[in-house]
Amino acid sequence: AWERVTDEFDDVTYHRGVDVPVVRIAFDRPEVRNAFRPGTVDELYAALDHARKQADVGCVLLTGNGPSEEDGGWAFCSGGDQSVRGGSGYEYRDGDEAGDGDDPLVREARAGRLHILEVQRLIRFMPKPVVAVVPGWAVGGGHSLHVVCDLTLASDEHAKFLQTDPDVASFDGGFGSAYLAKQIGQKKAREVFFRGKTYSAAEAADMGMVNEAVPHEELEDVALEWADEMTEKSPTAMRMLKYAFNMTDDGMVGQQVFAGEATRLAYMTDEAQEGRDAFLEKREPEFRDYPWHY
Ligand code: 1HA
Repeated sequence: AWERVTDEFDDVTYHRGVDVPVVRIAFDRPEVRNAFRPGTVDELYAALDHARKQADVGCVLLTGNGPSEEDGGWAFCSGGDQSVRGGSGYEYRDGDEAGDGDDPLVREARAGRLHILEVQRLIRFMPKPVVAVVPGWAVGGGHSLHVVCDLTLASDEHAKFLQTDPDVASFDGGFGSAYLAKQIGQKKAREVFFRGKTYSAAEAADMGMVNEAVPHEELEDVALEWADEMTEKSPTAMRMLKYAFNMTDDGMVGQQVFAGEATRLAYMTDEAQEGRDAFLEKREPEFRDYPWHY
């Protein structure tokens, strides 16, 4: 029960639920365990940003297509594509369509870095829940993506969680590590990065970084059930709750995002209309008619 939103993408698929107001965004490079190259990140960002702006979409499922035709392996995402990592970062390559179409100046400005942290921030600040639906490997920058999602649902048989960042001389010093420590505690988070152990879905659930491990063949159905459940709730309450959960860890930016929503609500009051009307009518506002609520 999905319909394609667009055929424009090469490395990502983007669907919308037919019966449930949800979208499904999936890495589509199963032959490399859904590793992301610069073009993948651009497409992922575009899909997520589109989903963010849809007033009739209340939940985002982020997952990885599979299995690999080569060896049947499943993956959520294995992080940055190491084969396009050059001397100063990750590069668009000739024939990499997502990079080709861009204005050359834009392309140059974006070269050398994977803009995956921008994707993380988009997930973090998106006014609706994002669920990581993990059918297989979640590794490196792919692991960090599941960490930043609001919920994680994993395949009991195939999901595996692994941090290889320091093995390949990379480090996610933000949500991927520090926020992970808030989820599973300092000792465990340091073990994840410093020892690089592989954890099963059940272990990850015990540690508190996975909400539930379910049989592989039920993964997508359960994800859709979660989306159905969450999108039946009050959009305003869900948005305020997400930003409230974020706020203690997000400093002034967290406060700004939460306060932005408070302002939106305040603007809906008669009191706010009076402020606007008084200005437009070039008179003093009559705020004395409004109560000091307690
Ligand atoms: O952390 C960050 C960042 C942090 C801050 C700011 C920006 C960041 C940007 C990126 C990242 C990172 O993601 S760094 C971490 C990068 N990722 C990795 O180090 C994971 C590398 N892959 C693996 O360790 C393993 O492949 C695996 C545990 C995911 C799966 O192992 P498995 O099941 O034994 O399969 P394997 O045979 O290894 O892989 C299947 C194919 O997929 C192989 O290709 P083939 O030999 O068949 O030609 C393999 O090379 C390819 N592949 C897997 N992962 C990647 C990959 N190719 C390129 N890049 C990959 N990440």
